Amino acid sequence: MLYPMNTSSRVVLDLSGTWQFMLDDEQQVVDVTQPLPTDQVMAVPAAFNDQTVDKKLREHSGFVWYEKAFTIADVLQQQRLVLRFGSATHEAWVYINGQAVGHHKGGFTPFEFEINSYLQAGTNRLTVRLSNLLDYTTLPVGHYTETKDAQGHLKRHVDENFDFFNYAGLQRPVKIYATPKDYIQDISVTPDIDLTAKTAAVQVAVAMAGALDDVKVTIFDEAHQVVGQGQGQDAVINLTDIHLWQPLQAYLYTAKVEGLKAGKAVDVYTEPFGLRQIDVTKGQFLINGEPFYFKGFGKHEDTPVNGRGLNEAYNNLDVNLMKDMGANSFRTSHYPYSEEMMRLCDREGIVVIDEVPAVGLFDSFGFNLELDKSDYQDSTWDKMQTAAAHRQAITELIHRDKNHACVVMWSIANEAATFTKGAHEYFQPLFELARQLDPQKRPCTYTCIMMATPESDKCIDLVDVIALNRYYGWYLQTGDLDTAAQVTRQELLAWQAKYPDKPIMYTEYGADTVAGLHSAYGEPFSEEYQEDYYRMNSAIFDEIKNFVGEQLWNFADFQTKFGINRVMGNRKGIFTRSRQPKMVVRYLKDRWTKIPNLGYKK
Ligand code: GCB
Repeated sequence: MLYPMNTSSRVVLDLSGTWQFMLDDEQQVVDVTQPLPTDQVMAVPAAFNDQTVDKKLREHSGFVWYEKAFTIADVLQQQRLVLRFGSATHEAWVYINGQAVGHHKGGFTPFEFEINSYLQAGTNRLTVRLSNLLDYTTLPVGHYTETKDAQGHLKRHVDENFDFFNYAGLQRPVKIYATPKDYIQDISVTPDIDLTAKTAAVQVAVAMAGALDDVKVTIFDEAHQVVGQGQGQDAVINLTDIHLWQPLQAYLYTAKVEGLKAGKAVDVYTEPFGLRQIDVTKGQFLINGEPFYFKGFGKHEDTPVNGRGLNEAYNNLDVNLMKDMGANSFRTSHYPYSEEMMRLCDREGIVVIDEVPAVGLFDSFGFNLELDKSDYQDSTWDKMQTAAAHRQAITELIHRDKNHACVVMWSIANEAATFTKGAHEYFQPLFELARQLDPQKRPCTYTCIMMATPESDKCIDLVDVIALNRYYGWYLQTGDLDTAAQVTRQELLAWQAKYPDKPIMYTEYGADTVAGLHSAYGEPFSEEYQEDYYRMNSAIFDEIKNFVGEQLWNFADFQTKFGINRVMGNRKGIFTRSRQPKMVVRYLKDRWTKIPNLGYKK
């Protein structure tokens, strides 16, 4: 799916700003043919939850309404006009001038509608009804219940089956863009690289609509020089003397795609892309033929006031903090991040594991379970009806992100019950789908919950990389880092022995740490304990040959639902929520700046 861009044939109108807003208490039917009966405003893009001091709104489960007036300039009236949402969390019904335009479910991927036929002269009224409800058919998964209040009114409740606040709203930009009536629909860029010859055959597949009859493709380098040209909907363009996209040393080419009608360019689009090759072989994760070592984070889109809403200044700061520490990567835990962040990572050379919002696929989640119970009873795969949503999420994510150089692997789920009956049947078709959809055939993985051990996990044959979320020394062996070290070593060696060809990495490990809390004894929750915990883990990682990366949990403290294990949110950040470093950052910076991105474990 193309990102909305201004080009010589396209115009983008941004609807960011303040919108009318209304909580729907479901006492009265909202008449979409009339202006929304409300005086409240809400900034877009941003979550609605933290923009007011209304506790009821902050914790609301159900429906809300947004409305915005807009006008289309006369010069654009003859163009094809598309209304595009970067996301709407989690389900949206869209109306223009009181007429239903369309619907989309899934809170983290873009969707769009052609709107010409709904428009009127002068001012138009865009209305969006939004639901933040989650249940056993959605991703993420929520436990959904309904009760009645004292007056007998329906009360909806979502108990998140995941550890982050259910921020919702129009959290990403809403735009209208104009294209010619004959237009470029989609572009897939698939480089085939010869690392020795330093050449690449770049396939640029173009989908078109309307009366376009040919395509011209021109490739520019970073100095804006033409380095290749091709013709046709499936052009293969040979580049020589190529510049590779390398971790933290990004190099971006641009494909200028012109949709032609009788030899004349009608629609023009420019797509940035990088040349890099990913291989997984013999227990190594190779980028451009060299073993890559992941240093970085599980993150969240989570900032003060904006919630999960796009915050480009924070994104920029986060990338700069990562680079400063010698980090090179992160995972988009636990949902696709904004397109703006993906473009930034392309530009900055940050390596990304791209995750679908498949979190909460574990019915009886808890940390006091017996890890080695081989006949563990869990009803996840009987109870969850998420397969359709999961297929849609994978399809939309790959459709959106397939051309990004920064994306080196897809994560198909976070901490699902992959060790219980029915898991393999559930996941096999999803992995097949991802592999079939991705033109670049990137590796695929899921992150393994602690109960999924080398002995118990039933789906590891499906993954290219064994990605482990582990909390020895925190949820287990709390405060006892010596025992935690033994267990960590034992488990990693067991994975390596059983699957010698699969690289292993940590996609989560961490300890809650309240900034400013210190302990002469290095007790849990203190900054000392956090540092000791990471030192212990690092030492073991370095002993394991096939261990190819450490992505700690979490980059920054983040907001969660309430719970006695959470102190105004999850405190496992190595930065506070406002991005002040905790003590451990110095240690990690020292470690990571000494570890090369490529060739650490040759
Ligand atoms: C996990 C989850 C993550 C949590 C984390 C924690 O395993 O994947 O979403 O936030 O543990 O801190 O408990």
